[in-house]
Amino acid sequence: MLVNVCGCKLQLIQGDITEQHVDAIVNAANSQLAGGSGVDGAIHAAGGPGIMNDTAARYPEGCPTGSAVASSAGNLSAKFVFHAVGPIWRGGKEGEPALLQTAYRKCLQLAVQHDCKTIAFPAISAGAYGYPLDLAANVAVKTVTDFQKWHKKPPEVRFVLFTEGTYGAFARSLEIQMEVQ
Ligand code: AR6
Repeated sequence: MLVNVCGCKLQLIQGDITEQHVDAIVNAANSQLAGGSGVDGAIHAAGGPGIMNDTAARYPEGCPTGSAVASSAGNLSAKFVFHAVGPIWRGGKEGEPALLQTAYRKCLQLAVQHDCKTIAFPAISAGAYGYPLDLAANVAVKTVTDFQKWHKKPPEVRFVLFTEGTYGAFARSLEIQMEVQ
């Protein structure tokens, strides 16, 4: 699914984010930047140890929840990996929506700052961190479309969704948000 947001592209695809050829690949990391399972494990496995060496040297204190930091991309076909730390879902009353929004927004700001034309996001927090999928999709899609409308950048944002269910949730969310414009 591909839509135009104020002259920028927003695309949803089902696939593996480590196979994307983009300027920046976003990782769903933890605040220690310690690596883990899910997309984090896949990115470090495909990208090689250079990514962990770089993050450990540059961010020894990790990254707070709701933010993101940039590293090199090792063997991945990208210039950068942005390590975004989404919130752990604790019922929705602990500021989770705002933290998820700022995690996405920080990545978009890093993309602009590093002059990235293309950036690929996974569904941050929607796996091990337990954020309900439909709610996570709404925050993700709204944050990206609002940013593209306001800044007219990045020129291409791709959500790379690993499963059919995740893709479906993002597609529904995008359809609804394009209608209410
Ligand atoms: N490409 C794209 N998406 C993927 C891939 C992939 N190769 N692999 C999994 N996903 P998760 P979180 C999807 O758990 O919820 C880690 O241990 C997956 O289907 O990776 O933010 C970290 O170290 C799901 O939709 O991230 C943290 O400790 C989405 O990626 C913690 O998990 C996010 O699931 C972060 O949890």
